[in-house]
Amino acid sequence: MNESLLVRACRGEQTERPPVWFMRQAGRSLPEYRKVREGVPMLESCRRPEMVVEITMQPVRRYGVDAAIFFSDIVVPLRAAGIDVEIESGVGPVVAEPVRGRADLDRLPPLEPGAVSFVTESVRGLVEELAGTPLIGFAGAPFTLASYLVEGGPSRHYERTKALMHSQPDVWHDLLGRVARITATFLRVQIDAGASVVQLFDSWAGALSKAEYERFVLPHSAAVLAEVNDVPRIHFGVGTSEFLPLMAQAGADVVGVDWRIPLDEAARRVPGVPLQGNLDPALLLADWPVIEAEVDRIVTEGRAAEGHIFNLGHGVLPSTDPDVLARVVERIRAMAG
Ligand code: 1CP
Repeated sequence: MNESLLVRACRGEQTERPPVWFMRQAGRSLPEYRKVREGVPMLESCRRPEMVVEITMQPVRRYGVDAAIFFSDIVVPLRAAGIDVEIESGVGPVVAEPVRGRADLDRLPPLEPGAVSFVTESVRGLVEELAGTPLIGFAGAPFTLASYLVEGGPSRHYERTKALMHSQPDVWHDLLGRVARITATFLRVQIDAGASVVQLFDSWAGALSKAEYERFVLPHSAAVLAEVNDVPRIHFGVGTSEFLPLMAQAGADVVGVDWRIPLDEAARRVPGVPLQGNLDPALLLADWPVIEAEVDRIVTEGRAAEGHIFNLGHGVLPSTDPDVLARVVERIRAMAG
């Protein structure tokens, strides 16, 4: 298992071709997913090991990707810790009582590993079913999770989050410290059950300045990553090109890159660090010759990095044609030489 293409690339090896998987490869772009999920609320589906195994396996079977990503959501550990959060269809996570001040912090107790025993069961089942294909465990990074807790749901400008971090920094650091402990526990449970690699999603960190990231976020993401240093750690954000070195410095073995800069430029910004990325998910809706040229360009530019994992620059969009993803995988697998 340690010799999988994915783990070798995470260690910085130049592999014969890049391993390939896609963020959000399971889920709404797949008809077989929509069928299985019919009538079952999102967070309920995450609590049913049989369903989690089936949904996680769907893209592995369909595409022959080099890794599976555990089917769950970043708010699952918050809910398991007792926070009133739901995933509303067509909206995303919605928090009933947002965190706005010190008095709200008591609603964020630690996560007891026993409260996510369904995760242990799902991961164990998956590792068996995957028969050697590595499983990526994941969690939301403290900032991205805190943005939902403070705003109460998806946000465009993160204005309450930024106001809180600047106006009440002690409350902010207390909040992020609590979320970081929940996140670390959630990742630990996945690793102990057999996940080979973990990815920390800081999807919305790109809303911050470099200075804000360094002061208000980095120490908490670093605390999470330090607790899971027994497996390769991928650290991903969108719009974070200006502070890739800080994301590496937080303790990542691999840094995820969105589509805004080419991988050779990213490699110059974080020398010696393996990279993951970075096809623009929107381009999967373009004509095939466009996509093919992009795939080839990314693989070529990825050779500038010390290890490259092919992925998108963010998650698969729901309107993506699964056959196009299959062709991308086919093209990369054909590069094995
Ligand atoms: O009913 C449904 O199908 C709801 C849609 C859905 C799905 C399929 C949500 C709601 N979450 C998920 C699963 C999920 N979430 C996965 C597993 C799928 C896979 O990769 O194979 C993963 C990795 C996540 C992680 C996640 N959730 C992130 C980080 C990754 C990213 O895309 O940036 C974030 C930010 C979320 C929050 C979330 N959950 C769901 C939605 C629609 C959102 C985003 C809302 C927003 O825009 O703020």
